[in-house]
Amino acid sequence: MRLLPLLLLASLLCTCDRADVPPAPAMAPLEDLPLIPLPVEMTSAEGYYYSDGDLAPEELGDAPDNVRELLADGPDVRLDVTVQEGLSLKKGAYLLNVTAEGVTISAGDEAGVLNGAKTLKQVIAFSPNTERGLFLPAGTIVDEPRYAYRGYMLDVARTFFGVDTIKQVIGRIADYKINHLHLHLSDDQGWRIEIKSWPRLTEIGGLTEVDGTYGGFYTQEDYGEIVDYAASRGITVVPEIDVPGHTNAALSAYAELNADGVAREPYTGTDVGFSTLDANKEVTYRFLGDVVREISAITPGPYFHLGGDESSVTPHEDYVKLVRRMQDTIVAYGKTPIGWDEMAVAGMVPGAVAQLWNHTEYALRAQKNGNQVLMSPANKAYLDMQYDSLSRIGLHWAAFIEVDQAYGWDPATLTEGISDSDILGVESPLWGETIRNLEDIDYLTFPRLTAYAELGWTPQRRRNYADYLRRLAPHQTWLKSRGIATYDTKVLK
Ligand code: TNX
Repeated sequence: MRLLPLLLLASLLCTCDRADVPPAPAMAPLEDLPLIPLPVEMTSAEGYYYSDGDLAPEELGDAPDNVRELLADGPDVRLDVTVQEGLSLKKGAYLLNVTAEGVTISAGDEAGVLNGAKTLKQVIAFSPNTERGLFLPAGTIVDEPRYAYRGYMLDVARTFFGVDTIKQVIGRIADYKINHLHLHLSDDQGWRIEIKSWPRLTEIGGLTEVDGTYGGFYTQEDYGEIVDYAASRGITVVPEIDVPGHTNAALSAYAELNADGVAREPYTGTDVGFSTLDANKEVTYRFLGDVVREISAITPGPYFHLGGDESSVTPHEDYVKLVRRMQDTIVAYGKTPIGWDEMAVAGMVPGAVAQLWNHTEYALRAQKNGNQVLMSPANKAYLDMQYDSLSRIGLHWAAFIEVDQAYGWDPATLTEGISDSDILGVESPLWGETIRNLEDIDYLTFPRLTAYAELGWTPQRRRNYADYLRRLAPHQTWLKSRGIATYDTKVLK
């Protein structure tokens, strides 16, 4: 009679004691882990969490499937997740707590949960994982993003990449809390997204790419698969249809889109600025209306990118007319227009976003008009720029961009007159003229993307180049261990 409660108490104590927990190996405190992007606040605590790496289902905690998927490559940890909607936190903020009992993530929204899981993935990757099991240092991380939009652009028009490659890229960039994938879906060299009401766009415009090799395109189902996969990793897809220039592929597919009614020859070179839609033909607007309607219907995210760059052969008044109507069309289909900075020349609708790439004066025009700016200065943030003159691929018209150059700027002070309240975020574009496969993508993307990810996430006061390099070195090892062809930057030698 007396024994029963005692026994119960003893068994309770046993689970609390966790007699099966081995002593920890020498390990860094939580706040010294090399996390990128660096969180806002990291506090170490006594003790550690131990897992033998292979937990029974009832020991896994209550993390949802997409969070488990993010962590699937690593050893099992007990993870409990709480979402408290309506918390007055920034979107994407989270709290991560490691104790002897396991890991908890609390957030105000799903984006925050995923960000917490991405941090946990790095905590696991950089903690001791011995033959006895995994040891995670105890402590707390309180974190939120500096900017709402942390983007990566891939040009699939100059060189086409299939769904599987895109999924691999999504997995890589998601680890660094990039939350927008901008797909440059049309250009002179190719049209990459099926438009059911204009089938020749892909039947003809989808055939080519730079160098004259076969291109390819996404069916709407393929695109949906990309959108869903990205969403499961916390990434919103931003489709771009570049107009009125960069349109030779469309102009080769449909003769009536040309001012002279004659279809253009397909183009597989790398010049820019020679093609234009005709702003004075009604068929142009019927075409754009159909394209925006079909793509918007399969795009859950809020943005639609209209390009607008390098329209050198479009008369000014035509440019203004077409880019205005394109914005109205995008708004009519429920989306928010984004355009390259030249777009400001046409005037911008309320809420539209100007992407600064090469003309600060245009970005300033947008800012004065009350529009937000997305920061992608070519000489700092273009992933297709070579690291130095020895880089095996890449261009250098804007700059050579080594890792120190990639890291060493602040979006809020880059352009006099544009400060944090005007800035939607940071995006690093990878143009496709010189890339042919995933290895090429990796080489130009990593490690520089880790710098841009930190620029977009970590408060400026927490950013420090020497500390970033300390953290970058283990990331290079981690990337390589997973077969990611990151560039061996000389800043670490
Ligand atoms: C400029 S950036 C372009 C692209 C090229 C890129 C190459 C921009 C808006 N237009 O058409 O691919 O340079 O770096």
